[in-house]
Amino acid sequence: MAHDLIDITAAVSREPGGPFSVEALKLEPPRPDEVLVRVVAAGMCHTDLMAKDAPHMPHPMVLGHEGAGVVEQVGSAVRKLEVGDHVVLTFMFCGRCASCLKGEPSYCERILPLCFGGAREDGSTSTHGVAGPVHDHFFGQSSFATWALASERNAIKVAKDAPLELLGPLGCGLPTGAGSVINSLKVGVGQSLVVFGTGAVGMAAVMAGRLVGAATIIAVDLVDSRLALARELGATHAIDARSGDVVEQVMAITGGRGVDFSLDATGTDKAIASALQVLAVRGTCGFVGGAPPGALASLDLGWLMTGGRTVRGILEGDAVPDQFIPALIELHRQGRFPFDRLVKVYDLADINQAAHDSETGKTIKPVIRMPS
Ligand code: CXF
Ligand code: ZN
Repeated sequence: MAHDLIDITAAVSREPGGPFSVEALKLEPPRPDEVLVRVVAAGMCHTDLMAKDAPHMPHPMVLGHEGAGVVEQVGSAVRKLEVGDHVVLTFMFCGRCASCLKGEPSYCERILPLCFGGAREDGSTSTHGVAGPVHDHFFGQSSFATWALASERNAIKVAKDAPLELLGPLGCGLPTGAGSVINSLKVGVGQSLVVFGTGAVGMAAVMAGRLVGAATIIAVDLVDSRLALARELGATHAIDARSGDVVEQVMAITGGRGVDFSLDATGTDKAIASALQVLAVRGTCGFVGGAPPGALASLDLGWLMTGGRTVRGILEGDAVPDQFIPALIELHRQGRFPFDRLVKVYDLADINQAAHDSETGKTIKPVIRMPS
């Protein structure tokens, strides 16, 4: 079997809190239900940085869960894809549980072990370093690498004329934001939306608000340059969260009524409290920003009930990836979903700089380009 091993270069997260280490590793060929993808580039999402630093995550591990590349080998049982297909790699789901069978793969009953377990569902891994095995299959891909193994399910075929180097973020962050507005909240023509946090997820939500014809799109953030970009991408109003009371400002913009929809893409207590308070009667608040395990929010239940308000959590924008990712690519081609405005490309050798620029807010969406 040794002669089948593929030489790869990958960014390895060796220990919690440590940097990414770019290393030469060996990768086994695909199993029958897998494809081998030559990764062209992979987006970096905050979940990668959380996983890099979390003591409870398996280490060492190859992270990366917004891969884009070309199928180079297919396992014997693969039917959806062929060698040469261009693919975006998305989150991993089992395909067998009640949620998956209902067409709601982002609520797959096994999504957490499949995305964060550092191995396949059966516990096996396929990546080898000089010092021993390295965890892989992060989100069913581990795409901070020149080559990655993905399942037929989470490798999404995309148009060959689309700019493959930029497409990785369509695997997670962009559908999370856009899908929250389009699929989950179902924001409609003339309605009002406030988005807390204008990172990649929040900016995608703002762009989607414009796409669906929301009349009032309010972006809230702490960074001036992001608020300016949010305005260019569709926000009708921008609120600097450092200047005065955000809830009062949203109420003033909406004539005292509040908004039809709010979306928290920050995960911070303050933004979450505001996202609830700004809701109009019959309004809905969506949470995509994540929260530490066990985090609680307080809610005035009388206010919730008498206003017929809704609060809901959203994962991956309720996307059915095989449909939603190509749809966003077509909208991008038409100039109606200009996510390239968020992206800065870094070489794999500069992945630690990319992580730093993401954490300081300098770069909204780093994309890591693999050496060829
Ligand atoms: C999510 C994806 C699905 C499980 C929980 C976390 N984050 C993506 O970056
Ligand atoms: Zn992500």
